[in-house]
Amino acid sequence: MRGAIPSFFMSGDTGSTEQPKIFYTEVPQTEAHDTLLLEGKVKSVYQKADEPDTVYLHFHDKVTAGNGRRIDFPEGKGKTCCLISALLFEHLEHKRGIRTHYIDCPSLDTLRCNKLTIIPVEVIVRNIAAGSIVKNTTITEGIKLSPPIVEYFLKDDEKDDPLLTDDRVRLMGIDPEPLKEAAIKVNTHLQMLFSLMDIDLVDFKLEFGYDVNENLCLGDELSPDNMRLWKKGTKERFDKDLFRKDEGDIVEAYKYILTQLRQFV
Ligand code: AIR
Ligand code: ASP
Repeated sequence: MRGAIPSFFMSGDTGSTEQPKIFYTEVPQTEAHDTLLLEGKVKSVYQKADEPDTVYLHFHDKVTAGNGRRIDFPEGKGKTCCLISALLFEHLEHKRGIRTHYIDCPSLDTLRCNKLTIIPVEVIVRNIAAGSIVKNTTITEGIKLSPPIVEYFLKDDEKDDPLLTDDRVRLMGIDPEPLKEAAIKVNTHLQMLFSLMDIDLVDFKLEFGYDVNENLCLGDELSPDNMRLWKKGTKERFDKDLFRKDEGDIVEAYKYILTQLRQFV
């Protein structure tokens, strides 16, 4: 059952800064991590034999860039991304009524999620120009994109995730409209939330899939690995570009985002 939390405790109890300000269920890792379904670049997806419709997303202390060409193993990164994702999914699902794959957070580095058939399209929303749109067009970094734009990229590392057109998405047998509609909704809610933290949500990547009942759900993770976050009105980064550009400690930056989020979700 979506959102069911059979037993829980408030994380703040231990006083540790790594604890989430959310409820989470205790699931012994050895029990949860039965079969490895997928090994991603920074996450692994596991399944338990007796839970065919559920997956466990395990976040590693690992960061990659350039499609895995650069790699590092920063301590605490997995837990930080996991907890930020948990807080954002909880916010979107329970407070904003957006259907996501998130069920709960059984341990600090693991999300329990509904199993999805993933749509092989990465959906990008941009509020401010940065990254590939600056690299590949005449658009200047920092320009406000209002209304926000939505782009689609093929989810295929071997092909280096090329930019798609709406027509190409349709020819792939995928209707881009529901993806766009859902992505814009997510953008509205996340933008409002980050704005409370004095952060500009520059852009982000979403992945969608269908659950066993054929519902379109938001999947994957929601963390500074997949979004650009700038201190409001500046270009001070709190996201993976720090690693991509070798400009600073991503774990420090991600922990700052986590601490801020705890105050507002
Ligand atoms: N993204 C895209 N592919 C992988 C990731 N993580 C995210 C980036 C950025 C947004 O999508 O982190 O927030 C747009 O990326 P780009 O490179 O197209 O500018
Ligand atoms: N997601 C890709 C990687 O992890 C590209 C990037 O984020 O820079 O290598």
